[in-house]
Amino acid sequence: MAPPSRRVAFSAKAKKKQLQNKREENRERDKGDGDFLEKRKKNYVAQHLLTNDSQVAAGPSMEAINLQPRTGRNVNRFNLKFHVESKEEIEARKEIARQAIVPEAESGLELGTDFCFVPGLEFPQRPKWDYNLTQQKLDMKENKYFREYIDEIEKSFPLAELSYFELNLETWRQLWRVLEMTDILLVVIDSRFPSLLFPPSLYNYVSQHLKRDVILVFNKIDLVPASVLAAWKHYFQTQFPLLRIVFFTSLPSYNLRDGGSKSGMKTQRRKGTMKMAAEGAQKLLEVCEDICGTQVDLSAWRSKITEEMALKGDDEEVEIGELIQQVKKPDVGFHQQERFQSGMLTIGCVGQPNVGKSSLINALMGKKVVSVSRTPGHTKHFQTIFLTPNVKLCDCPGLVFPSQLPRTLQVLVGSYPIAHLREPYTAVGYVGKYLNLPELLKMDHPSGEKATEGQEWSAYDICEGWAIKRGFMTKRAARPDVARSANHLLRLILEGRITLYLRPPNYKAEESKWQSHPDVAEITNIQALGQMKDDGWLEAAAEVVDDSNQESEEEDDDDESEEEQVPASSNKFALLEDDD
Ligand SMILES: Nc1nc2c(ncn2[C@@H]2O[C@H](COP(=O)(O)OP(=O)(O)OP(=O)(O)O)[C@@H](O)[C@H]2O)c(=O)[nH]1
Ligand SMILES: [Mg+2]
Repeated sequence: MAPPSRRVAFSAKAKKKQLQNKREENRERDKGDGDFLEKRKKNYVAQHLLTNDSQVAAGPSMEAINLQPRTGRNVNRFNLKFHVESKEEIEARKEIARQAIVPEAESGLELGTDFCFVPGLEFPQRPKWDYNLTQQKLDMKENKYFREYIDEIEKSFPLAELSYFELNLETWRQLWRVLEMTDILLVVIDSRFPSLLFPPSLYNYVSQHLKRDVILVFNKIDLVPASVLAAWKHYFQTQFPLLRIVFFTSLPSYNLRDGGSKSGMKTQRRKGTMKMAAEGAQKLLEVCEDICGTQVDLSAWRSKITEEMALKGDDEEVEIGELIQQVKKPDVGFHQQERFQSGMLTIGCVGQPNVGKSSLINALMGKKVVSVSRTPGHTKHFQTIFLTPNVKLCDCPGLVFPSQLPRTLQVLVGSYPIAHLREPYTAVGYVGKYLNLPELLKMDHPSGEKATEGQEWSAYDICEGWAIKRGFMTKRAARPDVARSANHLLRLILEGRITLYLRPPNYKAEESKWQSHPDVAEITNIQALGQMKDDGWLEAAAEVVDDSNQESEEEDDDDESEEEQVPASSNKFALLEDDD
């Protein structure tokens, strides 16, 4: 008898364990421990940002970010140090967070790639090598190159102006490997922040040096109006002429289901058995067909999509893991292969953390084959998955490319883990400049006055108001837990439940042109939203209801549960209602 097919994702045992942990945390919080958040941060650091000897030796003003877990080899040997804000700097930022927010014009959100990617800030490229080098020599050569690369950057750019970026050679090596085995490169971005997540140096290197086609995948298009996306497409095509562009969402509306209602509000959740995001997959296939011509037969992929489109509402059993080859050992012996070797197409999937690379692969497969998480830096090793017998997808760990993106913004785009943030208020303040958070969240001013027009709010007031509304209190002192509230707000922003998105330069001046642009229809089709209109984004917020009696808080944890709560496509703010 055939063995029963493996059941998905998240076993009952794992779910039980997760609930136990959650209860444990709640108990700690209920003990009235004002240090709850600190403890959670420390746990986070212990799990994700392991410290090592060199860091300790470096002293308290240095820290290492984005480290890899320890393995037999010392993979963290390049976990270089970043300047950490001094106590005074943090206090100064907190002071700013107490000043009234001055609203900024929408045009402040019109940012091109030159806002943070400046000449001279290249990503590390694999140094030249040949077959005569032993593995050890090659390894040494790459180590030396990488040290010099970091030294050069630190010499050329003041530390305070540099964003946090990936300093672990092993992670860059994984990118090198993916680039070398790739026939077509997908650079995946979060559609809310396209220009802050697309490193021109990567585009130049791949299209000009490696001579491979680059497809820019706008993922999470469910979070951005179609007219803005149409304008972005034009921007990128003009700036980077060799780039091909595809729009995608891993969460078209048919992958969501009504999650029931809480306090009378409807909520939506991701379906346990997701379907292929067929509209987006089809567009990607068309671009790949155009690139491959007759060199690769993509008919099996086409049939897969056609069959999926014909199948509606079929809840088939999900199997995972059977097609995954995980690369466990760092491998330095790789080299660039001939393109489309033996009629195979290898599609590499790269990008910054949290943009949805793994989700994209799952959505192309139509089932969960790789793990995803709301916490940046989830995928640690690259994995290859066969989409069809001759099409291979490659999921690369997220990499923070060097840039001059201010660290406040790095949190909002998902490059820097919220739990590791020392001062969360200025990031909330940044969002508060463009979105009327007190109104969206229907909060009263913490001073006790009812919200009135023209009332001044600081970032700190917003966090305090939200703490009061959500009942986040430090039990010992019975004060609003403002730090927890700030972290909570940032998570809502990162997950797209409070939606902030950039526009390309000059968007506002040409808005009506983009609203009636022919691309809008195609984008809306991929979003599969149906009802969402461009001007409905902020109005939707008005539907947030009073949920101040709800105590529960969502975990900042891996989201591998079968039914994870996700941004509602038609009313993001309704989800603030169901935040557990
Ligand atoms: N709204 C929305 N959320 C998405 C979409 N795709 C992914 N996400 C969410 O984005 C978060 C990150 O997704 P991942 O697929 O783990 O991202 P990743 O790029 O693989 O991240 P790393 O492995 O950390 O580099 C998860 O919480 C996903 O649910 C999308 O199309 N729309
Ligand atoms: Mg991933």
